[in-house]
Amino acid sequence: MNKTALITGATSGIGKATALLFAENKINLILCGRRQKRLIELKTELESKTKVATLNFDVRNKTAVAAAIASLSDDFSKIDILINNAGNAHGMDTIDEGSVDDWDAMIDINVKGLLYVSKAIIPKMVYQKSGHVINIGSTAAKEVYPRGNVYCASKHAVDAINQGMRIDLNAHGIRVGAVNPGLVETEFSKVRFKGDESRAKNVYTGFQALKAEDIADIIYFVVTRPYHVNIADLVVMPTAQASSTIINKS
Ligand code: NDP
Ligand code: 8X3
Repeated sequence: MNKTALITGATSGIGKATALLFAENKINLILCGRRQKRLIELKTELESKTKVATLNFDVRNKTAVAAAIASLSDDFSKIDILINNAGNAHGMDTIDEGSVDDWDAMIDINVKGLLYVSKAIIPKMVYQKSGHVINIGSTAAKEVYPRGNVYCASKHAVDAINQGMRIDLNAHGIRVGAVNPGLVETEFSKVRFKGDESRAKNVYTGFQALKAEDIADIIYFVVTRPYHVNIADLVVMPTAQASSTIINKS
C-alpha cells in the first residue's frame, strides 16, 4: 500500500517541492498551510499523480490543528510520514532592537506549532507502531549568527525536540530525524524582511544558493531508506557556504 505523508508548510518553498516529489513517487499527501488558494491549486495539480487531501490551519492555533487533523477521512487517517516543515524567520534585529511580536511569531510557529502538529499525529504512530518524523531544522539550529538570536533559539529548540522525540519514540519503532538546511532560496527571506523583495533577493545574490528541490531530494532520500536505517541529523549547505556567516560571494 502507498504511504501517506503529512507536510506542514506545503504552500511554498521546501514543503511544496517535497509535495511535488512525493507525488511523482506515489506517496499520498496531506498538504497543510494557511493559504487555502495555494493548497487547492496544488491539490488540483497533483491529484492525477496521487491521492491528495488539504488541511487549512495556522499551526499556532492548537484547537485548529487538532480539529483539522481529526477531520481527515479514513483514507488519510493512517499517517506514515510527518514532515514538520512549517516555519519562518520574522525580522533580523539585534536583541535590544528586536520586536516582541516577531519573537512571539517565531517561538509560536517554529516551536509550539511543530509541537501541536506532532501531538496530533505521533500518538497515532505509537498506536500503529510505525511512523517516520522529519523535523526541518536549519544551520540556525547548530550555530548562532549576528541578529539571528530568536530565530536561532527557535531552531535550536527544534534540534532538542528532534533528539527528544527520537529518544522517546525509540521503543515504538518510530524513526525520527532532522534535516538542517543552510541558505535555500524560497519565500523565507521575503517573509523575514516583511515583503522587502530587494533585501530578500540580496541574501541569495553572488553565489548559488540551495533550491527547495535540493532539500526535497534529501527528504525523499531520508524517507526511502530501508526501515533499519534512520538518518538522525543531517546538515546541508550550498557549496559556497561554510557557516552561517562565511559565504563565498563573487
Ligand atoms: P517559505 O516561506 O517558502 O515556506 C514557509 C512555509 O511555512 C509556507 O508554506 C507557509 O505556509 C508555512 N507557514 C508559515 N507560518 C505558518 C503558520 N503560522 N501556520 C501554518 N503554516 C505556516 O520558507 P521555506 O520553505 O524556506 O521554509 C520551510 C522551513 O525550512 C522552515 O521551517 C524554515 O525555517 C526552514 N529553513 C529554511 C531555510 C532557507 O534558507 N529557506 C534554511 C533552513 C531552514 P502559509 O503561509 O500558507 O501558512
Ligand atoms: C534559514 C537559514 O541562515 O537564514 O534557516 O538562518 S538562515
